[in-house]
Amino acid sequence: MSKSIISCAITGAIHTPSLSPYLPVTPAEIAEQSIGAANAGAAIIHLHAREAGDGKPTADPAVFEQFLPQINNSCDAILNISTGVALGMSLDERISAVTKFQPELCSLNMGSINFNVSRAAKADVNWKHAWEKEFLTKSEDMVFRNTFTDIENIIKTVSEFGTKFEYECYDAGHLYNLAHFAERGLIKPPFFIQFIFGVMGGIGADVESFNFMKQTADRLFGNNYIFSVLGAGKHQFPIAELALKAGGNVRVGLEDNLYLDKGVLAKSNAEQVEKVKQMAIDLGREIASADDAREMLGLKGKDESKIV
Ligand code: KMH
Ligand code: ZN
Repeated sequence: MSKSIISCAITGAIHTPSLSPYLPVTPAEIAEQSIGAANAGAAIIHLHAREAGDGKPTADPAVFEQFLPQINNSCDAILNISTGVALGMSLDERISAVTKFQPELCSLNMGSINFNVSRAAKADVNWKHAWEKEFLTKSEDMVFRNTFTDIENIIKTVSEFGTKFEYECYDAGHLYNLAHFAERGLIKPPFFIQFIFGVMGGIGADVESFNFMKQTADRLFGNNYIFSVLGAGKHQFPIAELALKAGGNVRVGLEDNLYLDKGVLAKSNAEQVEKVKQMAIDLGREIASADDAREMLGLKGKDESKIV
């Protein structure tokens, strides 16, 4: 089996600050936890940005500027900037940081879906900021828009500067959408596909769904793809185990799960990386370094980004 790439998604735009005191919010916190996750064994660091004051998701490159160089200069990890950014953002906003920093990797969401995180609004917490509860509740009535035109626009913009993609596939249809762009020659293998399980609006997080996604990708892409998995919330580690056993790669991080165990909040992203790394080792898998991952995914290299 090939080495296992661990990705870590540091803060995202799903959880809000009141849900966990450990969710990194300020540029300093995002930088510190990213470096910690890389030191713990993550080859890829997936990044969103937040307003320092109230933790609201932002697409502003000026905020990314406050943490990207520090992470880049302090570790060797591959930096992967989100183009999903947050529910309700325009496409121009969503590609602004990637366009400015031209990282080795960015996310590309392969279809429009419902993305309902409103259950979190019912959490028994003291809400610190006015926007949080409304943001979570509103997701029940929103579409995470990623039309074919949107996807094509991101591909064409980003491919100009050699950034490659983590293809976010929340359901089997998204694999067919990816195959469509591959057939048109707009994207080139190896395709780094993130199978996403357990988002309300996407495929479920069960063994049958995992097998179905993998079998479908095998049929559509043969040897031209590398898969990773991401399970939302409590599904994070069980889905990671399935993928590791099947020779795949894993993504963890507080973006998608705030916990380390049932009822135990993760105190940092690094704790989740350590846990999944140990799981991989126990299953006989070797961990990919950042340079291993660069080679496996055919990335342009750290020096080719505009993060300085
Ligand atoms: N949080 C994941 C389920 C993106 O940033 O473009 C999806 C994600 C999307 O990370
Ligand atoms: Zn993300």
